[in-house]
Amino acid sequence: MTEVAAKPASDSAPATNTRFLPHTSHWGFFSARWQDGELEVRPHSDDPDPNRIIENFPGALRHRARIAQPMVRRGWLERGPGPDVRRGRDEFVPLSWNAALDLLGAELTRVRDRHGAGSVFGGSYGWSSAGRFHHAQSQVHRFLNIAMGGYVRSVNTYSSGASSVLVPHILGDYEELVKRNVTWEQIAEHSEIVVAFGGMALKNSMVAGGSISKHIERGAMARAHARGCQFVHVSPLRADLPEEAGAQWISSIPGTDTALMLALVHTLVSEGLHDRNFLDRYTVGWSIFERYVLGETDGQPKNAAWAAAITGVTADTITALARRLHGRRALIVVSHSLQRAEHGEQPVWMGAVLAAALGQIGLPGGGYGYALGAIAYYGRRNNAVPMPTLSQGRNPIPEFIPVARIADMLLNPGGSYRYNGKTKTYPDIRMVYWAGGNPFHHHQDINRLRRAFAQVDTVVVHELGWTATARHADFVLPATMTLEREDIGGSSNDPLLVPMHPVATPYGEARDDYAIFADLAERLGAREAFTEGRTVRQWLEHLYERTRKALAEMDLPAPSFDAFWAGDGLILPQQPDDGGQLRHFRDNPEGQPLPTPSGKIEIFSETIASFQEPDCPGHPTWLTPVTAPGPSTPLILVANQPTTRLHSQLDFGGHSTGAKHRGREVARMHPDDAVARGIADGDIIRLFNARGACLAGVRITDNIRRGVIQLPTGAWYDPVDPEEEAPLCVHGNPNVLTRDVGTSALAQGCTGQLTTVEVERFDGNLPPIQAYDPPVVSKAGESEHSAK
Ligand SMILES: Nc1nc2c(c(=O)[nH]1)N[C@H]1C(S)=C(S)[C@@H](COP(=O)(O)OP(=O)(O)OC[C@H]3O[C@@H](n4cnc5c(=O)[nH]c(N)nc54)[C@H](O)[C@@H]3O)O[C@H]1N2
Ligand SMILES: Nc1nc2c(c(=O)[nH]1)N[C@H]1C(S)=C(S)[C@@H](COP(=O)(O)OP(=O)(O)OC[C@H]3O[C@@H](n4cnc5c(=O)[nH]c(N)nc54)[C@H](O)[C@@H]3O)O[C@H]1N2
Ligand SMILES: [Mo]
Repeated sequence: MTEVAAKPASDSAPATNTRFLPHTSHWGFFSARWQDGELEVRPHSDDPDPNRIIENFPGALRHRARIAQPMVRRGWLERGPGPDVRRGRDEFVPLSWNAALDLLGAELTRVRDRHGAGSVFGGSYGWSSAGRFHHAQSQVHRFLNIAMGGYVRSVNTYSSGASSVLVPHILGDYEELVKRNVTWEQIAEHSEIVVAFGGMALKNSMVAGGSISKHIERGAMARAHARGCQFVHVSPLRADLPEEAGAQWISSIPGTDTALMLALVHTLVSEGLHDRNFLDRYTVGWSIFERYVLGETDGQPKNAAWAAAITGVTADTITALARRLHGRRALIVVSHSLQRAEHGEQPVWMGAVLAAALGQIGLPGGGYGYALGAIAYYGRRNNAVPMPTLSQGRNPIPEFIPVARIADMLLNPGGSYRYNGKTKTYPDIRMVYWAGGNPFHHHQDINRLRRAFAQVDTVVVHELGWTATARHADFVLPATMTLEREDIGGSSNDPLLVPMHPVATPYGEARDDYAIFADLAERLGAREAFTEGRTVRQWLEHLYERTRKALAEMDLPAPSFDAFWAGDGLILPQQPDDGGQLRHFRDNPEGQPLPTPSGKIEIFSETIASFQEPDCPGHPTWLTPVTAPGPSTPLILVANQPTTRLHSQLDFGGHSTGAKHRGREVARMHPDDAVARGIADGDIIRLFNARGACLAGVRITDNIRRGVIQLPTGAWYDPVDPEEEAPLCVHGNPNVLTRDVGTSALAQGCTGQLTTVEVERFDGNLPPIQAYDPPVVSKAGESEHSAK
């Protein structure tokens, strides 16, 4: 047994630092110092526009919401594995690491031997933390592959569930489209008009998986604006585009962008302003689509007057915009948010068709910038050398689910569903294993998710804090934060590779996910295979070597690991800003066809049409919304990304809690909607619908469209009475309200962005926030079990 490999690397963290040490996060590169129990963070001096989310670290490091020791749910300890509605309502019993890992090792063995690896759901979706080695999702996948013989995985993401399935049918490679396309450099230099459906909010583009050394988006928009580029911003929230863009704000009804874009194309066609040469040469299916737009197939021309009634945007505004788009270097941007909704495939497809009708696809600063501005890794150059990357091993289990179908899977083992042209069957899951994600943050209809989690034999969660997911687990294993361990930070489109130094000692008995998995692998007879005999430091050197070798092969400075580790970060070479597959296709359509069935942009897709899904026909189509405002739920809720944190991460940190009102998350609503309900700025409100209810503070503002209320995601689920079926969340988690349905039978993506609600002033006694308090710990169990 190689004892060293199991020891947390963070043992090397000094109890106190006098020097600021480099570190990084999904929201930016920074440096940190821990002195006399106080953490100080400093943004990178070269970052023109640092993200204040780093300010969540100081208050979070030693917060009571951290998990101090391994815990097992009392009911599981007393009755063993099995379905249990007490999950999320039960007490916990603290165990020693040895006792907890012995018990879990035996349970993993039982599940593997009796039900097989295909009964373990190890998708473990989630952002976890920056760091190429300790990345929790990679660690858990590697562990399950090597020690358990695989797991049922999830495919696609909550981010782009609809677009990532649609795009290969109509435009080619999805990663190419988002990561090698129109850049901020091109916008600053070339674009003449940018229409951003869903905006390009700086709060969003200031985040990227892995690391960011420079936040460039604000500056790029300011430069483009100063050069005379016009920005048009279609969104229910004014804040979705920064002031620096000097944009025209068109506040449309959420969920109606497809109708608006159809009317823009209708105007172009009726005025002869569409680019016929481009459509002929580079696309297929225009003529079928054109008949639909003109109303020849269904009797309804998709003209501006038609769209005005659907979108809440005047017909004049629509026709004027279509005319402005013609003859200019025009860029159409569609945010991820538009497709995180029912029929989310349609606006993504329609955005591409609008850009094609303008003839702009493939031009510098023009065409289609899908998801640009949603995250900092879009609109940038890609690194020219490979990043240090941990191998996850091979998963022999073929079963998977589209990621957002988790509750369906747990509630309907053996049930069937449609996905990307196929009929599939849900596997029978006995164990759920999660490290680095928070489904009780990210999934829709949390009350339904609780019922789903009650179905399985055993739930295991590694967490750094007492999230609602940890509270719904049987085994809760405390993980270190990045600040408590060493790693290499970086992202494939940020040039700075960062030595991440441990700044503080681990909280309580917290251990690195790697150390936990190494010890568990030991109990499954797979320690050596999992660790390959390496310590953490040896792994970092091993992963770094790939990048160093590539640098050396390019005859570039290729510092040794020790030199890299002693420095402040290594600047990596980047690829040219060449527009990627769309530019290559435009320049040479025969020689470099798109990887679609026709080799062209598919305005009509034979493949998709052949699937015969009523909720995703063969060309972009306006489909009547399933969830529309009605008498009992007249307001549209926009449940978007939060400004003061990443998702639910470090919700207990100072920057996040500082933006709350009386401890609750803050909703925004229009003065007319507030007055009609007797609601004043600063009140506490109750948002509710048939699925659930939550409290929130409220800000009244005319920077939001009338009829829309916005409540960001990420406030930790805090049920006032967990014994109830659909308890009130007193903290403001909008996912108690959202609907758990797929975007369509094509992609089955997440639809969490939009739902409908009613709102009232909350005049009752205000329940306290308990989301960050550790759950009830049963002292009685402690002596009984830690003796094991
Ligand atoms: N209603 C609605 N819902 C949404 C969305 C929406 O627009 N509307 N957006 C969706 C989107 S786009 C996404 S990507 C998802 C995001 O959903 P998630 O990625 O699940 O959200 P996070 O809060 O980032 O969860 C990461 C968890 O990992 C933990 N963690 C961090 N570092 C470590 C580590 O080193 N080890 C371990 N073991 N744990 C660690 C954190 O404490 C945190 O609880 O949410 C989705 N949900
Ligand atoms: N600060 C911060 N930044 C983040 C994240 C975070 O949690 N915090 N998460 C990151 C992740 S994982 C992702 S995937 C991206 C997500 O990127 P997005 O999904 O694009 O981000 P959202 O903030 O959810 O939505 C952007 C805006 O779209 C608008 N919108 C919603 N519905 C509609 C509609 O139907 N039509 C129109 N025109 N507009 C609409 C809303 O006003 C909303 O503010 O953000 C990333 N950036
Ligand atoms: Mo996402």
